[in-house]
Amino acid sequence: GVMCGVAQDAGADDGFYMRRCVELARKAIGCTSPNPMVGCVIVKDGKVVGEGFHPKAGQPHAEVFALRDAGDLAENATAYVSLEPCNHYGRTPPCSEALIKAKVKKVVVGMVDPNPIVASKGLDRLRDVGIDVTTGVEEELCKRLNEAYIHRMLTGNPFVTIRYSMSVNGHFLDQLGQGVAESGGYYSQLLQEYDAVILSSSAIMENVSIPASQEAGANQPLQIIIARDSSSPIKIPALTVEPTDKLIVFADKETSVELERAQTGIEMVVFDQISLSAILEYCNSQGMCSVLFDLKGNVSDFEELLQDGIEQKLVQKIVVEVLPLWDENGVRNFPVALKSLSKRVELKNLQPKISNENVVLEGYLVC
Ligand code: AOF
Ligand code: ZN
Repeated sequence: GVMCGVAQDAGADDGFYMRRCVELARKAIGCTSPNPMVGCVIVKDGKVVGEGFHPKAGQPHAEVFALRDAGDLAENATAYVSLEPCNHYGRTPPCSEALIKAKVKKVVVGMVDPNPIVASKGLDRLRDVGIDVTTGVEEELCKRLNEAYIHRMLTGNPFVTIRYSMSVNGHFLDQLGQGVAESGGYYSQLLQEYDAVILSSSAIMENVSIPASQEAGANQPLQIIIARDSSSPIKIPALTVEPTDKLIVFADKETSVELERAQTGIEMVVFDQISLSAILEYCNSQGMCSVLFDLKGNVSDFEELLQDGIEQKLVQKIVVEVLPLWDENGVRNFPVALKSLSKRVELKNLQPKISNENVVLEGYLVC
């Protein structure tokens, strides 16, 4: 490749260690909200002497775990961190001070922390005491890792993704394609990334299954069911949710909701009027960084909500799975929300993937 014959310089491995930081950070995927995912590696004389990641809000930060792992070897070492070390007392003390106390020589950072109470203060503090500081290593990768956290920090709203499946002839498929829910498939991985997965009550009444965690130890997002605009009562069937899984029904005050069987772990939140902004306000207040609208079953009660949400630029990402089939029969129309927008919506940073036999496209809405 292009690196052949290039003399090795001091920073040549920076990308390599930063990618390792991101890999470590991902061990806590879906578990850190409202905090970001962060990984840290301590390197001395070309060897990794300590590694750590932030497991959960309230627990120590990545740097603290990595420094503990390195022990005395942290002295004169280089610390790689996927996010700028914090410089404030939050639930935990400042990482800048921990790095200074451990006498690291150099700190290499993936991206500046958009949190206004950090925002370069951590870098400034390290530079002030004479530590060599570099930023912006594998910056795109680090930003993608925490796209939801960054979005929430900058806008005050959780990051919103819409997911659906379609056939090659462009028909909306109201059930998940076969095979996609397999363990390790893109769908179960996608679920893990989100703090909540949102389904429509009509889908639930049609017995569209609620996604359950596919892998042991994987994050199970909170499940939210939207019940709105219905003159007849919405019956929520006895669901096969694990006792540990939390389920919330968001209902507008005009709609009556009947739980078919009393279940523990079900909560009701009543809104004057359900809109995407009202939903996001609630989710934000609960410390959620991201929500996934899962378009399965009859999604007609979602359509207006999502259409308004897209027009108001409250939706950030679309994930479409294209199944290798030509399907004319029995499919519903494409969700209206995604076809009756007043103007064209373009996707950027498109990422195609192959999962089993299906093609998955992820793209970001241009704001
Ligand atoms: C770091 N390393 O691993 C993480 C950081 O309440 P606290 O003490 O957990 O602080 C939360 C804030 O700290 C969070 O909003 C973000 O700005 C930063 N997260 N910083 O140096 C870490 N998770
Ligand atoms: Zn910290």
